[in-house]
Amino acid sequence: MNRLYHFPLSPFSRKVRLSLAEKRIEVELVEERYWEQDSDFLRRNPAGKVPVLRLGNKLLSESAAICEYLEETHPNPPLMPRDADSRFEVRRLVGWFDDKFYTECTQKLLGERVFRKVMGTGYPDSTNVKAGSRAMRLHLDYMTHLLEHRRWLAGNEMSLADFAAAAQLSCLDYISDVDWNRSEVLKDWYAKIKSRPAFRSLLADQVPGFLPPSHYANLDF
Ligand SMILES: N[C@@H](CCC(=O)N[C@@H](CS)C(=O)NCC(=O)O)C(=O)O
Repeated sequence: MNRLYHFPLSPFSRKVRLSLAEKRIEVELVEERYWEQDSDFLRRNPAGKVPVLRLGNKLLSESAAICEYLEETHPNPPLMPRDADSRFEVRRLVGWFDDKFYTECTQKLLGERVFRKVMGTGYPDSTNVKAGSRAMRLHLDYMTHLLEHRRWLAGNEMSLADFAAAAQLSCLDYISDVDWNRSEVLKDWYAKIKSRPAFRSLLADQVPGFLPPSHYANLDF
């Protein structure tokens, strides 16, 4: 049986879950408390990070590499465009959300508000929370700018760039940290992606001690 070692509010795990579901690859989800750095887990991924995918007899880590591998081995439905320029734009934006958005927003907001408590590392640092909220506004405006010129984030077809972005935003939406009133096009884009069958399992996630707001799993907001 294929297995994904993940954590429900890990955006990188969510990105891989979306790709797997879109490509109809069945996996068993195994929750991994990665901060405990269990020795079996470190054997599976010496980097000590989730997600880790066991696919047949292979162990795969690094979410961007996993998604590209799935794309090559299961090309339908495609999540990468065909021409080099469009592929470049998808990869640029996947990098943007995995790196810049994660560091500036997700780590600062989710890290302080949820993971400090889950990992038992003290109280939220309000300086980080404020910086995360400030950065969120800039990122939402950048996404709005892209979506005013394209149907999806990287072009006119849905791609891994949309999954990378939705994976981050959905984690922050779980803690009500996305101001959907800031942009109608962004809200429409998220409603579109959230209503895909691939998104269902993300909307059913629960982290004990943190209840999502009612709009989190509501497909019409
Ligand atoms: N570049 C990695 C990042 C994965 C990552 O940072 N995962 C977080 C959870 S969201 C983690 O496992 N952190 C543990 C650590 O950094 O030690 C990927 O894309 O898979």
